[in-house]
Amino acid sequence: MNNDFQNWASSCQARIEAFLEARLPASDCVPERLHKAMRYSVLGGGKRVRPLLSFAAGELAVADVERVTIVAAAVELIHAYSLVHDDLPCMDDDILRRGKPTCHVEFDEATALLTGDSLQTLAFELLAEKRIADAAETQLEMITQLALASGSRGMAGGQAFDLDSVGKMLSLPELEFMHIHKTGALIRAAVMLGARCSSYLRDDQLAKLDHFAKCVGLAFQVVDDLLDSEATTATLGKTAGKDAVNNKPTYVSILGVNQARELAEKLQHDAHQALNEFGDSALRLRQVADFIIKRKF
Ligand code: GRG
Repeated sequence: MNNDFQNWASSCQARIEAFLEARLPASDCVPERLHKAMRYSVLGGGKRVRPLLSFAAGELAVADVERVTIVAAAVELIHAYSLVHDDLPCMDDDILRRGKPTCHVEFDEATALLTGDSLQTLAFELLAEKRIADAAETQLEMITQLALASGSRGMAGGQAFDLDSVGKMLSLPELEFMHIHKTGALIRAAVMLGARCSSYLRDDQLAKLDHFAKCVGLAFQVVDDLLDSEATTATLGKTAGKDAVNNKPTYVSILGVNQARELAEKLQHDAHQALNEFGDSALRLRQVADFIIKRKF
């Protein structure tokens, strides 16, 4: 990672952290335990790759950074909620997330359930409370876009498919379908919501950006599967090797390590190609895509 990108990413991460810190209810605000758990699950952790994608897309679209911060925070809150619920005993049953005990371990299951619920609704509160697009109709479309990406036709649906696939042999198209929903939909929303904070880009340009986001979303998951099979729990800050233990179909179990790595590289290439017409103005988006694909944790 070069210094210029590192500095840019750090400033975006600091911006999103400060915004979330200010917008999450204070720990001493009743009900204290729930608010503590919400702050515990969101603040001071994670790579913030979805906010980075929103900021990079916002830069391409010459969007107001205050608006982009709101959509980046909303997407990150949905992501944080999904992690809290995914770690619950009724789902992945994990004890470690972002290098610390999972929310239900640190607090309790009921609090973790309510934490996820409350983070999700806070995301939509943020999108509805201030102007984030030039036209009111666009803002409503953006809210709908995040709802669709998060719900049963997006991330939650992908998770249902995932739970159902344990112990089964999926075909590559089935695996792709699952991940386009489970992880890809929110990554796509992060990019598109960032871009739609301004009306600078034409529809055909937004379509190119959407294709970029689809490639990055899938590449994210291929890399996640590779890391789960190759990295350590200490590096990842979450339990490594769980896919094999849980008998989950992954890109590694279906393609093997080498072909999975080749697929990640092909998706990286396709993602770059989708941005060709934007030239230098898409530099940050290319850099975030490369960061996602080359990451070690
Ligand atoms: C519970 C509705 C519901 C959905 C859960 C996304 C998801 C669906 C579960 C997360 C479980 C998981 C490990 C998915 C694989 C990809 C993924 C989302 C990894 C974690 O994202 P990172 O690497 O995490 O961006 P950080 O901690 O950096 O934010």
